[in-house]
Amino acid sequence: MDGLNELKSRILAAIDAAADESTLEELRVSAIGKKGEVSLKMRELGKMTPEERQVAGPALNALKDEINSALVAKKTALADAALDARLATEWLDVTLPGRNAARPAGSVHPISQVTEEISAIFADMGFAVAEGPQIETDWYNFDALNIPPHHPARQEFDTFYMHRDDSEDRPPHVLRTHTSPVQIRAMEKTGAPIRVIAPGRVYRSDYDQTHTPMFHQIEGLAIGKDISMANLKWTLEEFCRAFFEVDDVELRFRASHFPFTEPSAEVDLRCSWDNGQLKVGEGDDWMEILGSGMVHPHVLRSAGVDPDEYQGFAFGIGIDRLAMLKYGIPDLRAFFDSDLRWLRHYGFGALDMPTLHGGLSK
Ligand code: 2NM
Repeated sequence: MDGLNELKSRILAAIDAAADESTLEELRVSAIGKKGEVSLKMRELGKMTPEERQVAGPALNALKDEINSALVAKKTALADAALDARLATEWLDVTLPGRNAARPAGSVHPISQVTEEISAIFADMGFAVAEGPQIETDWYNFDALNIPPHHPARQEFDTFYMHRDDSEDRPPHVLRTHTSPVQIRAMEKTGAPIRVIAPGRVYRSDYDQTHTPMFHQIEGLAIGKDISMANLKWTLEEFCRAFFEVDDVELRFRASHFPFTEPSAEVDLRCSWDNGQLKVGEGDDWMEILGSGMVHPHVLRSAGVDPDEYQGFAFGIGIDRLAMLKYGIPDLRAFFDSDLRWLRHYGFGALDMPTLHGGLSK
């Protein structure tokens, strides 16, 4: 066929020179579209002799394929070049400081910080963290913990009772007065043996220099076949060593009474006060830091654990006072005032994470 080579090199050169996609589309239509140059030549095949057609047919088909491939290749090349151009102009320096570099960073509340520190220490000793509702039934908050109906802790005076319609045939719910109900729920759920701590908010109707109606507790529970008070003492000593970052801690157990433990002990820590600053492990003072004991058989049975098979210890620590002691914070009530100046002063950086041995990984 005459002029096929000329046609081919002209079209391929035009494709190669195309500067954008719309030019490519125009070239496609004018070359291999319905009325394109190659298509018109294909129509001429009908007028040829079979011998001519045998040569021209495949040549035209090959040309059409070649043009198609050239179009696709050029289209890809144009798209790549466009992307390269965008990447060259639209790049972002992700290392630049934010536009509002002066935006003030928040801080971690001392109670959150100390809760994390304590949880990390007990986690290191194999205690899981358990959580539960802050509005509890009086079964979980009182009965299951061997607190009888007329115990002083149940009085309106100490406990926040939720509203209840007269039509509701049940005792009123309460704001939990300790996190022990979480321990009961944990024992019901996983049974014995078990090792959990339950940190969280608790509520008692009390307000003065050293009491707020909402405060924070962390309770621990370890139940097994032969867990004893010796295990309790070591666990608490180890906790104090890690929390106060002092090797020589000395604890003193004083006989006490709680409805949910028997025997019960209050635990004092040897310390001294030097210009209002606490020193742990030395001196002649003793500071009460927590309550503890061996879980009462009634409590185990209430939680579905057989007291003839299992026994163990429990303890309760006030988080707020420990935070005040460790970080020298003078007034409990300021904890809950949400005063930004106070939070900035006593708060912690988000990355001051507790370490497993207590303290900060600064
Ligand atoms: C304390 C003192 C002594 C305690 C008891 C329990 C439970 F649920 F296992 F029975 N949890 N925590 C407990 C024991 C709490 O706080 C001063």
